[in-house]
Amino acid sequence: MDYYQIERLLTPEQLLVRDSISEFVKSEISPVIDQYAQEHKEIPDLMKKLGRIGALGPFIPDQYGGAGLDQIAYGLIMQELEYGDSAIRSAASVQSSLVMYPIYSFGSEDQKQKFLPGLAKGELIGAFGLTEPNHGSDPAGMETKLIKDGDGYRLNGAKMWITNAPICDIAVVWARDEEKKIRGVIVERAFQGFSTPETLNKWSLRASKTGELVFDQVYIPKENILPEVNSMRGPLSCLNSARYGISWGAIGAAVDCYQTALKYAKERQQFGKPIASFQLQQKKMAEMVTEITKAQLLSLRLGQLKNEDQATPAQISMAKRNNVNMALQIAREARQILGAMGIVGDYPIMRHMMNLESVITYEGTHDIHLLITGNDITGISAF
Ligand code: TGC
Ligand code: FAD
Repeated sequence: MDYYQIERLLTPEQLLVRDSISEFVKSEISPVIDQYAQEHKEIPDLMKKLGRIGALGPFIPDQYGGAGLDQIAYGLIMQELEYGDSAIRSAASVQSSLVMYPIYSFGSEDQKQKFLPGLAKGELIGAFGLTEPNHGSDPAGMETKLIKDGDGYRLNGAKMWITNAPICDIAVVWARDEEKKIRGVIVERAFQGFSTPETLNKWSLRASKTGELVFDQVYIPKENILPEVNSMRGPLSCLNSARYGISWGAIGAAVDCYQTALKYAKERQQFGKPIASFQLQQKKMAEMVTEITKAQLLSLRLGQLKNEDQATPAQISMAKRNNVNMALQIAREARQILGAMGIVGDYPIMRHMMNLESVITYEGTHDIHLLITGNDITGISAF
């Protein structure tokens, strides 16, 4: 789906990365994803497979196991993975932007050496704990506490709605210390008092595990505190990276819905004609192409700004909000084009639609991102 020849703006390396991830998705994900989503199961060895194709921490330098790619290549990876399913992109974006990024940006050299190579290979699975039962959109109100204990600390509290919590080996967790500062903590699976109950009965992201991170007097050695961060800037800058990736990912889901609807509309006959010949259906599909093209341009420009270290958090909010909403609206329209066929798993649309209901909520809700834009243009916070 390249209505404006955007491909011509990509480098040979970016095209190679995009095409190799697309090949992986078409051979390893698309043929099986419906079954795993229906059964509410993860694709076996997904993280190791993502590690092998270089989808974990692609922007992390190769000395720590990353691929050392630029931000547009990272975006294209997210786009192709979410063409397969949002759960697959979620797995890669949490690991890359929310676990590897903070360890790389705020960690000690020992922490980088210890965790990044295993995370890049998918041999270690990471989770990111910011949201709490009483604090979702307002993470600064967090209640999880980090109290000094001898040479180390004790961690108490709980995080909720955490991607990959039940299967994580480590979790980057944000907590408030005795000086009320926000600290990043690397919690390891083996630490006593750490548990990760699964959140069951989801209708969305069914091929991804979600759960809680519960800390009951967990002892944290001082080596597991991220030394270079002590404010909300830490977790929020991880979100900048993940939200940027999601702006690309949503395009992948939208393209899959659009292409499925277009093919179906050309084949399905009613009143003796293909339904693609009816103006009402053409309007739906013409608007889809227009919106996808606008979203592609938004993310590409944002990627250029990110490569120059010029992208602002508010610009990232605009792209995440616009593109996820675009994809969700396209999924809803595409499902209607398929009529009753739109509700079954033989086609990917309903699955994308249900996934996107989470994507429009996590990493900052649709409304919160609007308020971020409002704040940026007026200078007045409406939170
Ligand atoms: P505010 O007072 O505005 O700012 C506090 C401090 O943080 C700085 N800051 C940022 N820094 C970097 N990047 C950003 N995007 C930043 N936004 C703010 C700010 O400059 C300030 O710094 P300082 O040094 O002056 O203290 O913050 P606030 O408490 O009023 O909150 C503002 C708000 C609402 C924008 C923010 O809290 C927010 O974004 N809320 C949404 C929460 C959210 O997105 N949670 C996501 C959880 S993770 C997740 O969903 C993973 S899903 C994974 C998957 O499966 O893909
Ligand atoms: P709330 O903050 O309670 O918001 C409820 C409604 O109120 C929303 O519509 C919101 O827009 C609105 N609202 C809130 N405040 C305002 C305001 N000031 N003005 C106007 N409207 C407002 N979190 C993590 O930390 N790590 C993860 O890995 C993670 N993975 C997730 C995976 C899934 C599948 C899901 C669904 C969520 C995940 N989250 C994760 C949590 C996610 O980030 C939060 O759900 C999200 O930030 C919103 O918080 P909340 O659900 O508590 O909603």
